[in-house]
Amino acid sequence: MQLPSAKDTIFSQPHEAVGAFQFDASVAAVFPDMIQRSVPGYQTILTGIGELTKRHAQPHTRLYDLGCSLGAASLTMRRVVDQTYGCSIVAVDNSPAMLQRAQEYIQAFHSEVPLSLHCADICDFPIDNASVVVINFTLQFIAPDARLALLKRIYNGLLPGGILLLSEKIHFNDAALQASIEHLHLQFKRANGYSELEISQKRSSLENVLISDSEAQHLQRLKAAGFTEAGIWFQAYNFAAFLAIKS
Ligand code: GEK
Repeated sequence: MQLPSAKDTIFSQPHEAVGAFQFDASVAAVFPDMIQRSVPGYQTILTGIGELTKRHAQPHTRLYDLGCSLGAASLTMRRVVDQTYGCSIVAVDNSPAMLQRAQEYIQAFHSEVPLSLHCADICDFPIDNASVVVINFTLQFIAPDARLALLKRIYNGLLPGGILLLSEKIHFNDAALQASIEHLHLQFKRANGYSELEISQKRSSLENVLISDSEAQHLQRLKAAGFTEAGIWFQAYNFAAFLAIKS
């Protein structure tokens, strides 16, 4: 689901002091353009979320989108589930600016499948009767020591056969590998029109806000949360999408 958007120029002018990145109204206004031009494979991941939801959604259950931003994954899931299935979509974000825009997008696309938006911290939002839980590029913004508890709550809220779809920016422990793959990501951003100034100011702004894990850390944490089956279903450079199944 590609959402219409204004162009992201947030870091195009020099900022005297680059503050910590915030999901405020200025980001919400350009977010579809920003994520599309910054995250390689974003659209493919949304398509995969649709396909995997079609395959794993169970009748009369909830499909969660945790850290929904403007609702791209929610809208994708809503489009693929048959309304006769009796599923409902629960989208959660703690940014009022994001949710305000999400509401506009959700109203613009008609569907009989119920979709509710919640302004809340995903770390303490109740998860229950779930067959699909999506966290698309949001765990990386949660305090590292709170991540396992969140995954455990997701595991407990999933029904047997339910799935977690987790997408994240990842890092590599080997320095040479990390440098080369990071280079590919920077080239992707340059090819999408971001200047050196925009790239470096955004990087400073995300420092200590977006804290990535390695593939091994993710797989270990998923296992510790209870998932016995987990693996990467898609990867583009340093952006990976994991599928974990509750058996
Ligand atoms: C997409 N999933 O387009 N509780 C709730 N929301 C949070 C929290 C929290 N503790 N921390 C951050 N957020 C989307 C993209 S963006 C990813 C997700 C990115 C929210 C935050 O407000 C923002 O909307 C979202 O997580 C992360 O598929 O910007 O790289």
